[in-house]
Amino acid sequence: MQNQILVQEPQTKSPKTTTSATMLVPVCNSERCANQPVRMSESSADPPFKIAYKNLLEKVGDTVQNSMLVVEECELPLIDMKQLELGEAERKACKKLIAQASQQWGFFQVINHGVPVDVVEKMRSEQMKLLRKPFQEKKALKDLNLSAGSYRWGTPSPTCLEQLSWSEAFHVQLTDILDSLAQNSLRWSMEQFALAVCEVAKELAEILAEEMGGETGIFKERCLPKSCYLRLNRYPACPTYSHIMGLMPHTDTSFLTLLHQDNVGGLQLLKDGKWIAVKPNPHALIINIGDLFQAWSNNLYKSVEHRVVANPVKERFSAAYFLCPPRDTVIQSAQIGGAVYRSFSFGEYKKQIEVDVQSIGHKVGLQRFLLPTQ
Ligand SMILES: O=C(O)CCC(=O)C(=O)O
Repeated sequence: MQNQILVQEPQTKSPKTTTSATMLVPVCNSERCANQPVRMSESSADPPFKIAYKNLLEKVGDTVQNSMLVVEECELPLIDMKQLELGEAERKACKKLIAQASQQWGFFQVINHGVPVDVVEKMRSEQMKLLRKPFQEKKALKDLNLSAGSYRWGTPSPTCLEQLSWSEAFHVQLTDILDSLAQNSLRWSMEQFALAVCEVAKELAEILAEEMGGETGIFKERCLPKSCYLRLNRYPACPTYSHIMGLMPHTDTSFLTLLHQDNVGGLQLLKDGKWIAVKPNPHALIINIGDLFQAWSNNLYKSVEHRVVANPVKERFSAAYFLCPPRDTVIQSAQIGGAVYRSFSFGEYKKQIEVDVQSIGHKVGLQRFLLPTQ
């Protein structure tokens, strides 16, 4: 199967390429970047969701929406990465399982992934300390030196209950924290976590490339931590309104996403038209295919919609690592059976999402890049 990631965006663009791939303010993958000016009366860790969503919550009331109903809880396909270190037969079988899960589910979980437990625990404890700080302090980002816009909460202009996001996050460009020289415990923990998880991400991406018969080596060369993102999520408990979304349904703007979640649960994914709740496994990292891999593999691997439902009693934490290439990287779909998507640069893709979020309120994603069918 022929496919490529070209390094530089071509100088002459095809007539269909109308948007530029110049540098942008990064958008979060779930496209929630609220931060509307809201007056706060109390000092608390939680963003002022109730004030920001007041009108909508009053109008809609506490009703169960059909779209919120979950059909079943499941364990994601479980891959033991230890198998990759055994004999040829085990390695081969393990790679097949990874590719199969990526085609059928777009999601799987890995154990024995090599990210040290103490790295995960240290990062989680720093994440909790950070996100439990008072809301006003988080907004001010005083001691963190992250890029503007790294702290995000809620949904900008929701029009219905399904669009509410009861969560907050630090969406961190890794260039902001790399080489932190251990000045700050939080930054150091994020860096250690990101570097360790990046190795797993690249190994899995290379396996997926190999299994689809694509070019290998490119993820190791191109998807370096400095072009990737780390998002630290907090989902405050939402006792007043049941079935509120912690995070709206979305696909990820990445090649791969690696997620570490706590034991609370709430992550759901869409499979065969039904929402399925993912059973937490504290030893596992969850992997999901992002839009770039779906495009590059010409729809072989699936970038699947997922969401998080808020818990009425417990707050929840998760950390997501987004494996991304530099912005000028061009994604060209595999040609077998005819390319489904036109080529686009990662920068162009992100720009289009930003434009869509601003103009129509949500990400359209890969559909914008479909080639006309013959
Ligand atoms: O918290 C989770 O389980 C999912 C997070 C997620 O989808 C995201 O950060 O884009």
